[in-house]
Amino acid sequence: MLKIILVFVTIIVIALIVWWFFASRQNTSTTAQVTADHQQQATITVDGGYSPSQVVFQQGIPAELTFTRKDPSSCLERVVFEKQGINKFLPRNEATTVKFDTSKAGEYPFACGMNMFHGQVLVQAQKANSAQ
Ligand SMILES: [Cu+2]
Repeated sequence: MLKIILVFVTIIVIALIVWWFFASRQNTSTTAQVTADHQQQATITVDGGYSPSQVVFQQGIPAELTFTRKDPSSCLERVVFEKQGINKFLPRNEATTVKFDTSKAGEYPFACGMNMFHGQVLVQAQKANSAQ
């Protein structure tokens, strides 16, 4: 009887681990909408990670990235963009907006203060510019 319970518990634990890796850690991507006044804005919710974990901006259009931290842990209280030298404190349950330089296309990774959780901003070259 004990063996059956043990096998059952083991299966549940394995299922939970698999779910944690594949379901909860799924990368999500959002393409920011360009507003009529030629601005881009995207919001990232910080709660056990970054959601969405990828934001796509168009090159050359002023962009703002808003972080709202719901996670109570100190782990996620800072967001760091190493390439741009951005290191911001995110007050809990408050929107914190970061101006994002989109003058150069490329991938801009960001992470929590301890470099444990990761996300990235993708600045896409405008189609008009990439055409020869
Ligand atoms: Cu951390």
